[in-house]
Amino acid sequence: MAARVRLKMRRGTGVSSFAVLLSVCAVLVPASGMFEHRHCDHQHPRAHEIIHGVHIEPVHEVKKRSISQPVRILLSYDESVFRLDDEKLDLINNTILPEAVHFWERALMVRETKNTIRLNRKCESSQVFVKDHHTHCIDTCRPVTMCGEVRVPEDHLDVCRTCNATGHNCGIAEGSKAGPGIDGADFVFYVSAMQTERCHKGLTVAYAAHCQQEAALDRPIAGHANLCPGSISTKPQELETLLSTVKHEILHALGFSVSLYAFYRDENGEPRTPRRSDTGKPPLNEKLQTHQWSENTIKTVVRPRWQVHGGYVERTMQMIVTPRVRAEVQAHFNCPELEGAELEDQGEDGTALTHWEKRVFENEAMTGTHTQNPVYSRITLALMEDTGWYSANYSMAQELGWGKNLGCNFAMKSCKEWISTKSSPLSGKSIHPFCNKVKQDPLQTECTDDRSSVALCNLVKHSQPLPKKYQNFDSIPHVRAGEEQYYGGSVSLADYCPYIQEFTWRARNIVVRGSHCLYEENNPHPDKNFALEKYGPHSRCFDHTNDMWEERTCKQARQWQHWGSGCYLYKCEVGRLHIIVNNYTYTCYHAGQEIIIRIMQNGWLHKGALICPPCRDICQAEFKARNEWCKPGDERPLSTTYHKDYLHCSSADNFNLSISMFIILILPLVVR
Ligand SMILES: *[C@@H]1O[C@H](CO)[C@@H](O)[C@H](O)[C@H]1NC(C)=O
Ligand SMILES: *[C@@H]1O[C@H](CO)[C@@H](O)[C@H](O)[C@H]1NC(C)=O
Ligand SMILES: *[C@@H]1O[C@H](CO)[C@@H](O)[C@H](O)[C@H]1NC(C)=O
Ligand SMILES: *[C@@H]1O[C@H](CO)[C@@H](O)[C@H](O)[C@H]1NC(C)=O
Ligand SMILES: CC(=O)N[C@H]1CO[C@H](CO)[C@@H](O)[C@@H]1O
Repeated sequence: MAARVRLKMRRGTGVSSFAVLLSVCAVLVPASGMFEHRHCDHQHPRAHEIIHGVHIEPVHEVKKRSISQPVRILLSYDESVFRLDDEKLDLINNTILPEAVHFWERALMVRETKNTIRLNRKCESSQVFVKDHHTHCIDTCRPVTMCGEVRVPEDHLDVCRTCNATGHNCGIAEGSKAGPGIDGADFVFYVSAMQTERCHKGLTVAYAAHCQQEAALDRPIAGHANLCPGSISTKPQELETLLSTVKHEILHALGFSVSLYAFYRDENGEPRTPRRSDTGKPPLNEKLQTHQWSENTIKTVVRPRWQVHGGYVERTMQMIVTPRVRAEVQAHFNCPELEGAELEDQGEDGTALTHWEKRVFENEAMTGTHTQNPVYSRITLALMEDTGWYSANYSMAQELGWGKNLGCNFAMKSCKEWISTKSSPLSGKSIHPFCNKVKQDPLQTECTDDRSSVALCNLVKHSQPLPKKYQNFDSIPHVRAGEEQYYGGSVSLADYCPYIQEFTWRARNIVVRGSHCLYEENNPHPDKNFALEKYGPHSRCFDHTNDMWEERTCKQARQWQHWGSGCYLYKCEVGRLHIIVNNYTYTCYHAGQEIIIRIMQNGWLHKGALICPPCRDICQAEFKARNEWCKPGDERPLSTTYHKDYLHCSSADNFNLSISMFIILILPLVVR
């Protein structure tokens, strides 16, 4: 899966004919280049690569067990993991993997595995015989059994069983011994850290898949994950992303995979997809090289009138329609007609069909690309329940804000139709959660809905007209009529529907900092902190007014070409929100209140303004926990004074000031 989105940018240097009087500001400017995305690349294992029918316990015993054992995942490291440098090894072994595994161990339960797991050996041919519940290879077993890129240790393997080519003389191959096997676990996860070809492709961070399924209910019992050493970052602000990526990959191995849909079972443990009488397995899909699921698991849904720029097209989509998933998406969007949860239709075979549709589920962690704030929602847990192998602990589900209660118009229609309907003169409503502000010079940032990050509308101009079905605008503010078809969100998997997104500042292709408020690493350099921002665990994003921020000394003034929002400390006290800028506290009395900031810092007077959000947006939860609440909005009491600094300049300064009092225009955005 993916890493954080980036904006390409570079250092611009503002110099002009008046430069003698002005200090040169170097500012990091995101260019109007593309947001970058890395798609999750879950190349589903092909049918012949998977070993089915690993016998652990008889089916009648397994079936009657309740699904109440928190899933126990055993991690088994390949030696490549120990070749990682110390810092990365420590991060992977002591933080990322234990946390990711622990998350699923609390979130999912299985039927307890009471017997020892001994994995099957791989056969030379894809044809096998099953005798007395055991799989037999023809003539010989392969000397080495792989699970993905990892060699399964001999200790975990069963004996080699063989028959001859006509299915006679079946038995244990001479000299073959069973290993001690795996006790007290329900799933074994082989972890490697090899810089493979797939790592280079699309800058993949990690990938995973299952490799063996047990015989009774086809539950996956072994899988592998490869973490790409070159893409592992130990930077604190990238940990959350890495952790979410590893959790995402584990889930592909546990059940969310094209290779497993056909094996899903209902609540009675019966196959959702009918089995062939000869093989006992679902039919094969030659094209996907995997087993074909039935319409009661994934259904093809046709939307004949899908509105796009200048008309309609027909769209066909694949939806998970199993009962719990269907109930969860209907409840989430508040749309009782919704057929199911739409699957991604774009990306290569590692992305399509094996993730939730990005347009519909934006920051759900099981979408095909990471953009921001990934959450594992009830919908994903419901899917895991509908596999028939797990029950879910819904108290582990994270809140998915995207699309919540937006109804069938949101869940069943194009974003074009949503945007057009909402913004029509008759309606005049906000087109939220989509946006239509083209990223341009000067760069005006916004805040994400949850105010955890400074963000931008990811609407950009593409070099080619977008395919008709992704043309989402009839008109766009400040875009010449006729050019709309070049404009779309930067996230292709979201069907180019534009939305507000966090980003990273980059200089010469190196990430300088992110825009997420909660990470101290994102603090701007003190010399460049024109809007006196403060990033850290107690910060949130607040909007600036429409005026740009300005810095002054007696001799110089400079204005910055990017503004709009910033991260600031806050506190919730005595029923009000207080914003803290450079140790000065500003109390918000009502939503929309403009707070003028004038603060001397490092010899510069910083001037700007912040807008108070509604108290409940930021303080509600915190107050509730303390049995307090937000006081109703009120005009600020006449007695309140906010801190204000002034410049004290001599007359000589003033003379010079009159010359230098102009705006440095920082270089226009660099287009690439
Ligand atoms: C990996 O983690 C395990 C369990 O926490 C610990 O016992 C082991 O020493 C760690 N190995 C390394 C190389 O850090
Ligand atoms: C369910 O999740 C909660 C935390 O959200 C946790 O405290 C609890 O132990 C979990 N239950 C099980 C059975 O793991
Ligand atoms: C398999 O074994 C049976 C019984 O020993 C024998 O009749 C048959 O010819 C063997 N088949 C092959 C292909 O060796
Ligand atoms: C804020 O106050 C603290 C403690 O009084 C001080 O250490 C810090 O430098 C101050 N910060 C600013 C930006 O003035
Ligand atoms: C503070 C400062 O730089 N003052 C200068 C303003 O400009 C006059 C001449 O134009 C200089 O003499 C001052 O030194």
